Amino acid sequence: PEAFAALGARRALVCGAGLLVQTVRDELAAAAARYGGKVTAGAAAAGPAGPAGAAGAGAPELVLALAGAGPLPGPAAAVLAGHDPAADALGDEGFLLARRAGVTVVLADRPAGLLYGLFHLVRLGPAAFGPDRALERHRPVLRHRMLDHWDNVAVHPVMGQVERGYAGGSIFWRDGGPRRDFERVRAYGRLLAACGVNAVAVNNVNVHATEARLLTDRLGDVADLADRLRPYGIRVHLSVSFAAPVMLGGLPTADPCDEAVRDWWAAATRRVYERIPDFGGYVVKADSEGQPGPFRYGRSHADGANVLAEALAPHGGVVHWRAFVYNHRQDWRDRSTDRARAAFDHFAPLDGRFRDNVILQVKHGPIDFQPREPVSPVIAAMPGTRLAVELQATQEYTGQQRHVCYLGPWWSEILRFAPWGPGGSTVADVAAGTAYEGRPALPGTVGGGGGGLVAVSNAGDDPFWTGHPLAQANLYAFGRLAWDPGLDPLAVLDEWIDLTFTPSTTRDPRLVRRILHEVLDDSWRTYERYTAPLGVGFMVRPGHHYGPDVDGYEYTPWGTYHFADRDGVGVDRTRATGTRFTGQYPPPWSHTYESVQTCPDELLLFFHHVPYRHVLRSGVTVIQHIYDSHFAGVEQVVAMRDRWRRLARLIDARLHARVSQRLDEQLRCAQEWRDQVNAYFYRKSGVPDAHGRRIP
Ligand code: GCW
Repeated sequence: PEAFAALGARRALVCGAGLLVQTVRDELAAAAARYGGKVTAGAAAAGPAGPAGAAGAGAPELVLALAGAGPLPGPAAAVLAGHDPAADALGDEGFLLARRAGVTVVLADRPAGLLYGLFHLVRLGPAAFGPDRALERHRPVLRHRMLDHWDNVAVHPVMGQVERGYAGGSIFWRDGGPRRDFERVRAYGRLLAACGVNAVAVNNVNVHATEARLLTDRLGDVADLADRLRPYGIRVHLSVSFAAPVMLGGLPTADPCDEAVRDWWAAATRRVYERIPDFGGYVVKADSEGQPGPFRYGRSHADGANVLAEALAPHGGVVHWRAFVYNHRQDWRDRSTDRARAAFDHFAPLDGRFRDNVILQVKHGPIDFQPREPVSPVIAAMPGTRLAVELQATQEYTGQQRHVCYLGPWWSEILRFAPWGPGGSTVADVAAGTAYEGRPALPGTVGGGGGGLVAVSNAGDDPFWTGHPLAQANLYAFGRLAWDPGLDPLAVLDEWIDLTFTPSTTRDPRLVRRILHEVLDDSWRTYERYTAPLGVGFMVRPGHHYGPDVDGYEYTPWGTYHFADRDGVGVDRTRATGTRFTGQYPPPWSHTYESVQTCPDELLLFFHHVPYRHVLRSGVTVIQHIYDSHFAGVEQVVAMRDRWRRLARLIDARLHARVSQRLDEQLRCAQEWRDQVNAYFYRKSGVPDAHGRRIP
């Protein structure tokens, strides 16, 4: 609430009608009740004789108005006059902001724009009411900004209520049914809108028997969630099983080319929209890790995705079809199978064959959300397909919300990566749908709007929402980077700190901010230092994926990831001698990654198998880098913990204690990583640490 103090103290006028405008009005009214301001309904709500023309002592200091909502007070009308809607469309979610003659004005064409304008004012705080501000135009760069919940309705015997969930139970489901804490659902919607998220998939992409029924006889539970999230501009999506026509419809087949199957999807989808008119669409994990899919019927993933897209199209829905398809029953003796290649091999040949409302959802890296991977080559390979990039806010491979790991810098690096070479279009441009602008249209190229950004949610019913209180920063950063991938992740962190640790919750906001930056800014790199080295990935305990196990996945059906022996380590993915994965990249990266001379150090072992004494571009050998980074990583965690201690008594005691406990665990675990990784490579290589440090 403190974040609303500046707004709440003003006389505000809200002009316009509609559900989201009402949300804005309610938000302001709640803040005004607390901080002494006053909210008036504008012309459209109050009728033609409304207070729009009012001036003088009671005149509004803040105006939020929908364009066309009726007569506006002078300063707002002047702002509107300076806006040419034809040349400068605000779209569904954009807004204008200005401050004239002591009045702060937010104008939007559509209600959602007003809501995002409100949260922008919250971020600005008192600065929104300072000196005059020239007209600013704000619009999200990405249209689809979505969170996927891997929440199960029924508790799964192995994965529990939330698959890879580290924040308690689910906000939506409990023990086989809806959780029905709708206040919490609404609060979650509010939180997400404040971050900029506008879509949520409410169940796990692994769709088990109970969850499959959300599409049919349990649809009411989904509608209940949609009702609570709608006031905050959030559309609900559903993960569905590709086998639904068989599982739920009693058909003998789910073959996408079968007439009865198409009819079934069309009818089921029609019923969804009767119940939830603004339903977002489906999310599908097909032919992946045991989920059913079109391969079973000898059909392609384009056939599979298109049958669902066709059912959704008349209602304006989209299907998020995941590109995470690989063989998880590998024979380690077969060196030609490379999990990194799989998504490209399956999907690149299908470019141009997906319907316009299919969004192909691609994990950012070619493997699986490791703390370091190259950008997936699929992202540059499908100009004729709407692509979404998928990130993982839930920290499956980055410390499971027991470790501090601020992912903003990692995501920003991914979004700014230029797949066709420095200076060219970026990953963010692909997600925005602008990467191919200015090039001659390719046959089948989708027009306008990319697939956006998706993250697997890290939120749950934990009192701090995210288990580790500092993991909230990841949720916030995801929303902000999806709104504008060009934002500086450390500036985004500043926003989160200022909104979270307000003057009412701490005596010394400046010290709090400094220490939080010291703890969080470099925490992703710290995590990388003490875990798997130089981009090689995995080395986690099989199954739950927490803590080190260097050989845990080696020579298993899930894949082999580092191939360490007495001579060297790394995966040869070159065209010359390896799996030829480097050939999936366009130049210059296909060349950059192919050569040990030019491959970036942090990805060396992802692309190359090298001797331990291979000298990195940094000048040290691979083996010495392994030792150095692991010792340094642990020291940095020690420093983190010391810094955090300085915040005792400066912030909420429960929050402080929760983070302190987790830092103790992070340190224990980092030491374990260091000792296991160092000992492993010392024994394999026989090369001692140049600095003679203790390796157990
Ligand atoms: O990272 C892996 C996880 C699985 C997950 C899968 C996926 C939901 O270990 O738990 O399944 O990815 O993305 O589908």
